Amino acid sequence: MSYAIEELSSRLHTAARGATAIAQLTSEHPDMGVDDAYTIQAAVIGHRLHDGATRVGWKMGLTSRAKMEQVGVKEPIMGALTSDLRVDDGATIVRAEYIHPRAEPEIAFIIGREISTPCSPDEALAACSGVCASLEILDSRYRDFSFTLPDVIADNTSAAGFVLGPQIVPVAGLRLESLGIVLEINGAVRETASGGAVLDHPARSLAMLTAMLSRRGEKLREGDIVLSGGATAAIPLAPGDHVRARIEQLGSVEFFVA
Ligand code: OOG
Ligand code: MG
Repeated sequence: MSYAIEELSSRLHTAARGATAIAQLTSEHPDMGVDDAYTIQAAVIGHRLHDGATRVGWKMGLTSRAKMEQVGVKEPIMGALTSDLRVDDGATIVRAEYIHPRAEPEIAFIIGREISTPCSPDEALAACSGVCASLEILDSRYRDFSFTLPDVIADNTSAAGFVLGPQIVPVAGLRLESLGIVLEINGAVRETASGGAVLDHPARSLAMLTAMLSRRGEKLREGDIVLSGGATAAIPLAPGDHVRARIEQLGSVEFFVA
């Protein structure tokens, strides 16, 4: 496998930069495993860092039933967030710069102090400086938004953008599992969920991430942003869309599509 890492990661990076879909890597490499896929993912992230981005956090994916069912992959995955993926709250993205973008509402954590070993949901929460509403923009680099588990891992879990709401709320006193979550497109409610849609409690997603990171020799650092995973299915985006997520007690976050 090692010979193909550079070539396969470049293929994914070029597809993202040029907004051109490619075939699944597993169609050519049916023996590709999850560990190989994370190695390719690390190289894909390396291309972004080489282009001048910095790593600003991590994301979990496929942590809700709605998401697993939407893409037909039933195992949680993790990816990296880089500075070039950040979209300001209220900003406008350009549809033509993506292949087939989708948006989903997520609860995001802000890490307040380093977590270097796997920890429990309560311990992980205690290390957060706050939590906020977010929207993730996904854009699988694969044709028809169709992939296997290793393919989506290699593709940095379809990460294509993320927006954080303006309010960072302290974790103490919040019952994240019972917060209502609404995804609106052009003012109409398209999806609803509660925080508990994510592994029964979004802090379980954060705890799972601490284990996945430590397995790869990585850790959460102070200031890292962590997306806990889409609580609802993701909605395809079209020019003219106004996308807004509203999360009880966390406020709202939005962007526009040109
Ligand atoms: C895979 C990425 C999943 C989430 O929050 O579940 C993800 C995809 O749906 O393309 O980001
Ligand atoms: Mg997501």
